[in-house]
Amino acid sequence: MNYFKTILAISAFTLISSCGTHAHDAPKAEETTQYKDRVVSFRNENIQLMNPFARKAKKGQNSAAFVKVINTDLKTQQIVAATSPVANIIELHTSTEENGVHKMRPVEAIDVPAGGVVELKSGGYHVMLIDLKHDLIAGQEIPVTFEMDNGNKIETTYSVKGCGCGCKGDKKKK
Ligand SMILES: [Cu+2]
Repeated sequence: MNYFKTILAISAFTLISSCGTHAHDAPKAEETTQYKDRVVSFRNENIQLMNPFARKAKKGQNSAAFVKVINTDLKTQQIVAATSPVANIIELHTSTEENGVHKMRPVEAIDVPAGGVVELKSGGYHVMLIDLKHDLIAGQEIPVTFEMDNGNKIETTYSVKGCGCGCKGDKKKK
């Protein structure tokens, strides 16, 4: 089964890299597991997502979603928005540290460089899930959709994780 999925993903990748054009079908998520990494490819999209996860949190609180985004295209692509049914407000954020103080601010877009990678991670870019509609419990899977600058939407499931995401505050709260 895994083997079959791998073949599917490889052929999708070959198709994308050989023609380089964007078809307008809704992208379909296809998954492979390479070693311990969960890789999600999308038919007709030159984007792959690796190890998507969100942090556990209670209803009414905030959470953040993280993922490694791989651009297999020859030009920069941008994530211009994110959506998910689990939160009332969703923003793209970046984190900075100024004089030892952690700050987050919304950004208009996240660039994914041509042939490159951008990692949404603790202390960097992330999807901010604000005012959760229900608890996010470790082990759950939640849908998160990215809107790209070409107008396409790519949706996949994010695993909810508890501690151990390398997030600040994890150690204290444990
Ligand atoms: Cu944030």
